Amino acid sequence: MNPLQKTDPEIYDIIVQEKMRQEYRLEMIASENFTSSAVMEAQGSILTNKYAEGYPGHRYYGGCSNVDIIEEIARTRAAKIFGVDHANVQPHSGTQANMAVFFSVMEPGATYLGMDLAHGGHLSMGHPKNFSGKIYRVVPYSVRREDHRIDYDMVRTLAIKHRPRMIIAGASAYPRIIDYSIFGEIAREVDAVLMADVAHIAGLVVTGLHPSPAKDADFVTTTTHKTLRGPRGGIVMCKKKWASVLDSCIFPGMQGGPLMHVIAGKAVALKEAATPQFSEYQFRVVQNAKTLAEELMNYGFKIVSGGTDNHLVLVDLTDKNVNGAQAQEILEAAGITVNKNAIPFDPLPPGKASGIRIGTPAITTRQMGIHEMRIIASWISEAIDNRTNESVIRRIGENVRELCVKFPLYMNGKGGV
Ligand code: DSN
Repeated sequence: MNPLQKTDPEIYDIIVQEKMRQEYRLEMIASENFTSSAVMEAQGSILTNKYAEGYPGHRYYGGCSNVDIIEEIARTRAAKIFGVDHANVQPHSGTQANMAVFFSVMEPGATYLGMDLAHGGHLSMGHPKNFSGKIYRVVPYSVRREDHRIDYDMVRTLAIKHRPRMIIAGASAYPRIIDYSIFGEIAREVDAVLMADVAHIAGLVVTGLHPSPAKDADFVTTTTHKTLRGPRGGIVMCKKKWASVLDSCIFPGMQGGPLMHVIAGKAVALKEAATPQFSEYQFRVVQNAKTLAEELMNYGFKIVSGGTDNHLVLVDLTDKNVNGAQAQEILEAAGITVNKNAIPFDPLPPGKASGIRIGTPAITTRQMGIHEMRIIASWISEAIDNRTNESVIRRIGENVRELCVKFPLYMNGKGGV
């Protein structure tokens, strides 16, 4: 019996259940992934026991010689692969990375431009109940009705009209390339700071499959657990002139002790992200998403923007007589995990939504490829079309399980957590 099983069998059993869920279902939430055993080993290590408030060489506690080296390695690797001057690897999450930029640049009440949440923007880009919507004034920009691409003319017009202190280029449900050079031009025209949130596409950015914002943006924020395939957490990066104010906004501004075990996991993931295997993996993530989009269109689904350039597909269900929440539930019953998602100009409230967001990073980590995407698209279509037929849904669930067995994740005959 292992220590967790002995000390807390209740939590142990639930973790085992979750392991089975991840193993035998198709994880297609666009922001999720399966990090490597090496990352998990670092993250589950004795480093969790160390306090290290401050930064390498300037800590408030003794005994930091080892963690200093780890953090230095992590921030050097981050700066190198993202091509930026300075990286801070301490943010506990992507939202905290974003918050650090807001605090570095803006006084309360200041105005900024961010992508409309209903058009693919993120909570931390102006949701009224989030700090970004409560403390600051957001002016949202959106996508064009005709092609669902970011309306850069609208961004420029709003920037000239409102003279924002900051412009955010970034999204959590946008399937197309983001043109940072246009954002950079607009920001310079109105003397605004440009922040690029690359959380979703970080893996594509560091492998050159998506243009990098490093040249145009003053700040670049990311999470480490999405396409980047690292531990759950954030990184915030910037041009040299912002480095010291940014660091002080993270600590002591908004966080205490850094999570050194997570920072070690970030360091490992950043090393993995610099390998040719990682580039090849990102290529397959995009190839799989494109195949999935094409196949779903062949089955008669409308796809927002008519396809994808990245790791996600946004499906418009308005002509399928089913909303996003219902589709999420049907697919869950069939063993396919996705999330309901608003589509641009959505007539439904976000709790129901007219779309689903489907991502390929996690199933590509399992080595699934084009052949499997075709099969999965057929199951998604069949499940939605036969949503009231329990035996069809059950049979798809069994097929999903058989497919997952062919692409083992953790099991390989091992039990435990
Ligand atoms: N919750 C994440 C997503 O799913 O996009 C963003 O933080």
